[in-house]
Amino acid sequence: MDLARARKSRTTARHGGRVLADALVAQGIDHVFEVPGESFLDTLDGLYDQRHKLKLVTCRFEAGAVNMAEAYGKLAGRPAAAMVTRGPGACHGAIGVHVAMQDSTPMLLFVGQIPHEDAGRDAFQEVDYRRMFSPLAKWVTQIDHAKRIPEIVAHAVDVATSGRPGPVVVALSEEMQKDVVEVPDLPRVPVSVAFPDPASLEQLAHLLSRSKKPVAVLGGSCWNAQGRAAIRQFLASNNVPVTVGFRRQATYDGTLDNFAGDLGVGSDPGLIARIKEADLILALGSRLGDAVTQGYTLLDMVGSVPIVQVLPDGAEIGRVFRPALGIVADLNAFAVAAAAMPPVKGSWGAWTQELRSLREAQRAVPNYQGPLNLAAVMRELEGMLAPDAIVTTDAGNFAGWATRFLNFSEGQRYIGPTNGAMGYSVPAAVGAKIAFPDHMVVSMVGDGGFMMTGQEIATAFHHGIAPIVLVFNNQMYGTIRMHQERAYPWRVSGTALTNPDFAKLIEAFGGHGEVVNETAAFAPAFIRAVESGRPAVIELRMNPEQITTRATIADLRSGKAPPKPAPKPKRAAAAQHPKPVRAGGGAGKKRV
Ligand SMILES: Cc1ncc(C[n+]2csc(CCOP(=O)(O)OP(=O)(O)O)c2C)c(N)n1
Ligand SMILES: [Mg+2]
Repeated sequence: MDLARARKSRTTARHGGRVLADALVAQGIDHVFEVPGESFLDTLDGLYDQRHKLKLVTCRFEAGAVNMAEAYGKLAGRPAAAMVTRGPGACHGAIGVHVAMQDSTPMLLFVGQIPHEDAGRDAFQEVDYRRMFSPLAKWVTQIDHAKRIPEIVAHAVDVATSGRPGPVVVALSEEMQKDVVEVPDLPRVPVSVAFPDPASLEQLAHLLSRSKKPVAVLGGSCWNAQGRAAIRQFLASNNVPVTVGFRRQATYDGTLDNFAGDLGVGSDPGLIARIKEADLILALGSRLGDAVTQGYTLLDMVGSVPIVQVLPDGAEIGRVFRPALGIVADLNAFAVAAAAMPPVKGSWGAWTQELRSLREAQRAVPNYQGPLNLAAVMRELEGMLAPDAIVTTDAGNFAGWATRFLNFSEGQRYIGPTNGAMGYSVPAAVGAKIAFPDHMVVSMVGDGGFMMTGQEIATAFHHGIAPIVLVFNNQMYGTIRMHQERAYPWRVSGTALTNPDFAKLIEAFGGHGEVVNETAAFAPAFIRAVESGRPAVIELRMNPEQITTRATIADLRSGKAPPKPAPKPKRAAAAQHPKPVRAGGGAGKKRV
């Protein structure tokens, strides 16, 4: 809504729930993901009136709803809203607020609140949300007067989207939603983004010209297509080797000759060693956080190696590692400005080539034991992902297969929880497919993560959309088993799982199920899943012994004697699986 229309808009009497729904539309919110509660009936009623402008997505679990809103924010670069009920709903939804905070994702979470007159009595489902969410969210507030709704919603959107984007939690006092008021809607304020100043760009070019071993670390949220193209133009024309931060894999086109791989959990030790040799770090959108810097060990804090750090929020620049140059700028604006600079005539061609060959060597498919080689599966998948595919991931060791072996191209997206939240991938895929139905959407998730929020696949059926879920089944919380074998070899405690037949599970919903036991069965199974047009689950029955892309359980135990008395022999992995269903051959590999 523009200012002129807002001034003219008649302020008819509306209940608070309707004022809120209108305020969301006025602020450009077009998706609300919710699990209902009696605490916001009036708002649901208001949303009914706005149903043609605002898609209301009814979910099965608040963690699913909030993660869907978070995924929307990551993909669209502007916030969606989640709505949950008081107390229990807010507790379930809290995980998505943590994801949005650590991932710098714009998002709004509305929480129904108890009647004001009962506040402080430990009333039914009462929680003080300012206290509960203050360390999790960028801003927490409560609306107690219906007349303040347009103002507070507008400010909430501004806070969520400005500087370092993040989640804003807004509690809705119950009676204010019922109050009938006359209040005008407020327009969105067009705010120009921060461009880098020319002197900083010159200094950046100067630092680059003096460097012999530069490395870019790409990260951050809210990159748009123009920004991605521009950052590619800047980095490719300068032939700077590019790494991507943890779960920011598709921020750079992996097929390009200067892509050097990912910095995060389970990264190539060879790459990490080379980064320590670099003489200039271009941290473009990266906060140089815990996972990227290998637990803050990759760089030194006094800045012996010069860092140029570009972030949209000055308070985040140099938070841990002191940079030689900090640039406060919107990432897309920075990229456009940097792309316009004449390339620096650098002498680091051999260095870039060296890092690229490391990446290539990492991507070569090893001869893993067992009939299902997941490295080969990732390479098959790469050839079948649509050019604009959206891939979502969960937390877990399985994600290492994609980061090591799968290259994304510039039109593709890859989103995951940088805070390591399990249960993200399936809801994120459902939210992504609802918001962007024309894109192929593929979720990757472990057997542990799938059983946390996989039920959100019901939301996909409810909304008639068809994401494809790849379940990496190793019958365990594999990541923790890996840590366990390192710290307490041979003593498996609390990390084994018993699973359902995932293909049958999706069939019970009316979807398409596949079980893949061997490499050659994957491509035809994937094609059948796409062509089914229904939500699909492809279960990848892994060799549980291959605990990471680089190590087996035996490797982790090597040199460490089994405790005495010797443990009972481990039950054979296959015995825990139902009889494998042979995926039929037929369809050849094709891009779908
Ligand atoms: C919500 C949540 N609970 C627990 C953890 C701790 N955790 C990290 S990875 C992991 C195991 C994941 O298991 P699975 O999804 O099967 O993937 P795998 O590691 O086996 O590939 C656990 C329990 C977490 N990160 N998030
Ligand atoms: Mg697992």
